Amino acid sequence: AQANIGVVGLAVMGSNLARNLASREGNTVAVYNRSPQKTRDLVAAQPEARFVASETIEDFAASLSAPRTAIIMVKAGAGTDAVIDQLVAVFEPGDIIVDGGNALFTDTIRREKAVRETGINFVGAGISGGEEGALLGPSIMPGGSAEAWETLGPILRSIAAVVDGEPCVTHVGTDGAGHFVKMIHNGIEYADMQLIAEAYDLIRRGTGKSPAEIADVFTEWNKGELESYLIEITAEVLRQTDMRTGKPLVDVIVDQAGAKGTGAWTVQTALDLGIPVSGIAEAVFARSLSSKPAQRAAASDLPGPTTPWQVKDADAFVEDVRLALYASKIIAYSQGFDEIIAGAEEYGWDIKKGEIAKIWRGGCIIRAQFLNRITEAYAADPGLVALVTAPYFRDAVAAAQDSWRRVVVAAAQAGIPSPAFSSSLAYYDGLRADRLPAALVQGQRDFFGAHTYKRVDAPGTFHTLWSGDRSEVETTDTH
Ligand code: NBP
Repeated sequence: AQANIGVVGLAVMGSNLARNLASREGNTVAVYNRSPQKTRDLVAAQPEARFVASETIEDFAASLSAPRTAIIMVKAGAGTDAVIDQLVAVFEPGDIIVDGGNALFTDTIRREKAVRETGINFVGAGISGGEEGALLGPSIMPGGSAEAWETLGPILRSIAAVVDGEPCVTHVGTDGAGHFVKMIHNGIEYADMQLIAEAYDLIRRGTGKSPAEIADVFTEWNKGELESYLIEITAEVLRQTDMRTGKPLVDVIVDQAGAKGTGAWTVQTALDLGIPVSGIAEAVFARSLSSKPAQRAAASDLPGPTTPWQVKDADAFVEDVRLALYASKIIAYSQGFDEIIAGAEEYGWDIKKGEIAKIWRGGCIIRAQFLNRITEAYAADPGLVALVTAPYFRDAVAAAQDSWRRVVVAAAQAGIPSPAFSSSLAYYDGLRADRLPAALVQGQRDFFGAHTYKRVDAPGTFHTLWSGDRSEVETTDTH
């Protein structure tokens, strides 16, 4: 046994992760892939790297020193289950199996339970940052037992992205906690991307600026509170000229956005937990709407606004959009952290919210300076019930809200879809409302279903005899 860590699955992510591991002092990396050619290619491409290649799972296990630790990087789903079964057959109690793929957290909970019964540790670890992150330093969100974390922690710390001297990895919680938090990361990523896309669209249609000019706007924004990887790459994409036509690349890309499903998982889970992640949901739905060409073609001649839209002061409008983007982004993160809090409560995880914001500062797609503010907010008040109510964010939204409202009004009047901007504003107004029309909804529910209601001026549960004399009765019945 010569290797201290192994990787199973050597497609893009796995081979880059293996290279990253091998490049760190003290690591020797066992590598194995179902089809041996990928293993041979990896070793041939870097003969000097400290790899120990195997062509059978038995040899792979034998090449690892105890406790054997293997990271699985295969296609999430049946592939993961197949590899876990193979590893369980050749590993021993105390060994550690890590699933670094994009597993659904409920699958991870199930797998952890099954593997634990064999005495082997199972760790579901969210790994963010795509190919480049895997190679140069990802953000890593591991779940699993404290015992497994003891062995795994130093190895993962050695390969993670580093921000301000701190590796972007922390033990998130037991069983599925890591994959849960990775899922929320992806949901927030959807919202962030949609908000930036709406900002671009509004500026372009409102001011007539070219994509290259808007790239300059984003580059400028990237120097301030919106500084982030996504703003930075947005500028790069907008500045790109198509080689074939000489047009801006963004104008020759088909406007139908794809998705691999993690955003939808975030929303499905939020629905189950009863958490209104409306910004994330609108971002997922916006991609779905874009990818319905038949419906869009059929609806393309539906009437829009009759009066043309004109922005009078382009600079002022751009600044309004910047502030609307910032306020909406705060809401998206506030909603994402709400879901983390609810998930932690439902599944019994002790998740340190401030630590999560910290490990998202590097190596992942939503990396941004902004995350420091979230860490600070939870450090000041670990029991914070809604991120947007923390002093820093409260002030930021207060400073942005006039702009935010003007942008949402302008978008509605101009007939420009801004689902993430407008739903975030509606959420904000809903949250801060003194009274909500939910009172009327309770009245309706009581009318047709005798679902009862509570009164503002007395304890207890009540029902109005709607089909009788309409007097009120107190009831212990809660439908
Ligand atoms: P893929 O998701 O394309 O999976 C290909 C790998 O899975 C190959 O090594 C393949 O082996 C192996 N595999 C399959 Br498919 N079925 C298998 C089975 N039944 N038994 C054993 N091995 C099997 O690879 P990837 O794009 O490198 O992603 C790996 C994981 O990382 C995924 O879970 C993905 O969601 C996650 N992830 C990807 C990214 C990204 O940017 N791509 C980012 C973050 C996370 P073979 O060579 O023998 O066919």
